[in-house]
This record gives sequence, C-alpha cells and structure tokens, in this order.
Amino acid sequence: MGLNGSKYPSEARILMLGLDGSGKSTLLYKLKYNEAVVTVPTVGFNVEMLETQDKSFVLTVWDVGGQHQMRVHWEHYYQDTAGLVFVVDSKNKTRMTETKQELEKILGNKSLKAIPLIVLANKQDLPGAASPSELAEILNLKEICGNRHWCLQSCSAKTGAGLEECFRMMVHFLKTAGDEKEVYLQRGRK
Ligand SMILES: Nc1nc2c(ncn2[C@@H]2O[C@H](COP(=O)(O)OP(=O)(O)OP(=O)(O)O)[C@@H](O)[C@H]2O)c(=O)[nH]1
Ligand SMILES: [Mg+2]
Repeated sequence: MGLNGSKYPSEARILMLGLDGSGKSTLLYKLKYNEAVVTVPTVGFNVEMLETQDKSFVLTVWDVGGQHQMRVHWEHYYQDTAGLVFVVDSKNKTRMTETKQELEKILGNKSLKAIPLIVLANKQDLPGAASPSELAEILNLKEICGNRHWCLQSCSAKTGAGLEECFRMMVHFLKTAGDEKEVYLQRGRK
C-alpha cells in the first residue's frame, strides 16, 4: 500500500496542455487503450490513470481542452500538478507564435515553477512536420525552460511512436525531483 491507502507506492498528477487540435486527447487514449480514437474538441477535461509496467507508479493525467475559451481555465488545474506535458502540433507552423506565447505564459505561473516539463513534438507521422530541433529553436525552449527538468520528445499520437518514452521520462523526472541539474535531452535531433 502506498500513501493514503492507495495501492500504488507512488502517484503523481500530470497536466497535459497545448493548443486546440495539437493532439492531447488522441494521445491520452492511444496511451491508455492503444486505440486510435476519433476525438472531438475537448470542452472541460479528460482524465485517465496510467500505471507503469511494474505498477510501482501511477500518473493521473489531466487533458484539458485547448480552445481559446478553455485557456482561461487552465490555471484552475495547476494546483497539485507534479509535472507538465505540453503538446505541440509540429505540422501546423502557422500557429508557432501562439504556441510559444501560451507555453511562456504557463511556465511563468508561480504554481508550476520548477516542475518537470516534457514538450511533445506531435504529429511527426505527417510529412513536413517541424523536426524537434526546429521546434526547440522556434519555441526558444532552452531559454524559457530555465533550470527545470525538461525534455523535448518527438511523437505521433496517431501511431503511438514516442508516447511511452514520454511517460517513462516523466516518471524518471518525478523520481529524481530535487536533483537540480539541468536535463536537456533532445531526441530525434539531426
Ligand atoms: N496525423 C496525425 N494526426 C493527429 C495526431 N494527433 C492528433 N491528430 C489529429 O489531430 C486532431 C486533433 O486531435 P485532438 O486529440 O482532438 O486534439 P486536442 O489537443 O485534444 O484538441 P482540444 O481538445 O481542442 O484541445 C484530430 O483530428 C486527430 O486525429 C498525430 O500524431 N498525427
Ligand atoms: Mg482534446
């Protein structure tokens, strides 16, 4: 038994944000059920528990809708969040400025200060998608992520590529929380 009578030794609440259409809900259901679910824009949130293979750790993942009218509510989900996953539609290069502005705003919030971050360069299955190294530059990630634990992971919510790695990395970050060294892993760098 874990803390508070939970059956898991360790648990953490993860918040998944990103612009509307970036692929958050597709990703959540692919990970949970290994199924390509047809999504509709999320009004409110979806929440799922994802456990590690050895069942030693469970992540409660909150997927909050990313449409404009939803973004004012994002901060209501910040409290008790242990880790942040920010999903980017790598194919939609016309929305990169908006993406950067939203990420900067999130990271500037005191409640999320210093929590680990994984930026997901999603939709890598699509031709012409920005590569992770392009995204790192466009979003100025090294600068805006500062000293927190963070990494950039390429993925496809459609095929599932990169998703398990993301959540394994998050568990690793959470287990090593308190270790202040900067982490910069950029997978798929050319
Ligand atoms: N080709 C491709 N399409 C994707 C991928 N991920 C998501 N999509 C598609 O992108 C569209 C939006 O996906 P959603 O998962 O609903 O996006 P969301 O981030 O949850 O959007 P909101 O709920 O509005 O915030 C859907 O048509 C998905 O099928 C991907 O990795 N590759
Ligand atoms: Mg959604």
